[in-house]
Amino acid sequence: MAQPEKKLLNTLNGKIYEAPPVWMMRQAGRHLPEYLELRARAKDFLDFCYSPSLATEATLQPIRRYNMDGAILFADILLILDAMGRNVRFVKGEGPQLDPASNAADLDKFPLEKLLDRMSPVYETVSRVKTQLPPETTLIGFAGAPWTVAVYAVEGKGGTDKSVSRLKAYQEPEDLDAMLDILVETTAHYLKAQADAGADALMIFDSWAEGLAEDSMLRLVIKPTQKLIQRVRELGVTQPIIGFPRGSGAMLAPYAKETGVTAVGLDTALPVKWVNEALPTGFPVQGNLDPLRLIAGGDEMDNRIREIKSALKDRPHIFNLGHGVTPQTPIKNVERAVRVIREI
Ligand code: 1CP
Repeated sequence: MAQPEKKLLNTLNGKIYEAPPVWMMRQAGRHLPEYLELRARAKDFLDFCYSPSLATEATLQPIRRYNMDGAILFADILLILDAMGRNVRFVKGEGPQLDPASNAADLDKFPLEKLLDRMSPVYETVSRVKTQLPPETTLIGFAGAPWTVAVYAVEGKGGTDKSVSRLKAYQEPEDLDAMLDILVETTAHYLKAQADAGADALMIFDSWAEGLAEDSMLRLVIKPTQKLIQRVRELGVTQPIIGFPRGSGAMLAPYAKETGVTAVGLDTALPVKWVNEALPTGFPVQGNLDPLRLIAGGDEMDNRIREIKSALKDRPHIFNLGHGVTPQTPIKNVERAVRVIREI
């Protein structure tokens, strides 16, 4: 019997559907009661990510509930820094904290094989999820982009204005570039391991691309991502890659053209009509409903979904949010959104 088609994967490969495939960033996590119940079983968040049975279950929960077209591996972009010895902690209510890296040598304490081996529970999760997913669901592996991970490494925490790392880029350019190079090489192998374990597609989160000057965007976001993708391809990975430089604004256009990504994620602030003018015909995009629309719900949510679908109907489009699902999101609004996204 023929396998049912993977719509999300086909969209990444250029196919256009009348009703776009859908998944949502942070679709697993705190808005789901079944996640909170599961989460209570692990000592801390890192243990949770490193437990293939818990992480597999968390990956599958939103698929069971919403039948999304895409499943995203349950893990975190900071695992790689923990493997590098930066002692990542998730403090309740405060977000992640880690031992800041003062120079590139701080990210280069262990041989590559050892780092990759430390993250092996993640590849185990990928292969377990793969065997349990419906055949029409696309499995997405991911990593943080070199710049975003470097920001966490330098600042020692998230949610900052990145001024320490942006200043370091100007004042100690060689050391910052060396950090980015280390992250490019490690991340390339990490993504390759996820691809080998069965990921159908890969995504690179550049969550701190926002607010960079044009020259910094080229140097810190576009160039390292280009190197990363080149390296991933050299390692033999053929899966499509979605790049998400959140907050890149107009620099999304050179990002899409120069990095080698297969598709780009659109953040909430990007005007969808501008996207059509700025990106080449046929270039796949993913996005970009405001996650807060899912809290408010109602006809306004439905109308905005229809507007986004309509504006992007002539190019391959994966419906998603412009940022992650928030913990306050009512499940019934996610169900309703998925129904509207799938209506023809
Ligand atoms: O249970 C909990 O309270 C932990 C909350 C949580 C979750 C559910 C964190 C901590 N990470 C995750 C999972 C996660 N993180 C996934 C897989 C689940 C899914 O998407 O369904 C993914 C893809 C990520 C990626 C991630 N982690 C990003 C990139 C996306 C984005 O939000 O921009 C970033 C920046 C992180 C760091 C991180 N991890 C967790 C938090 C709260 C944060 C952000 C904190 C900050 O502001 O710096």
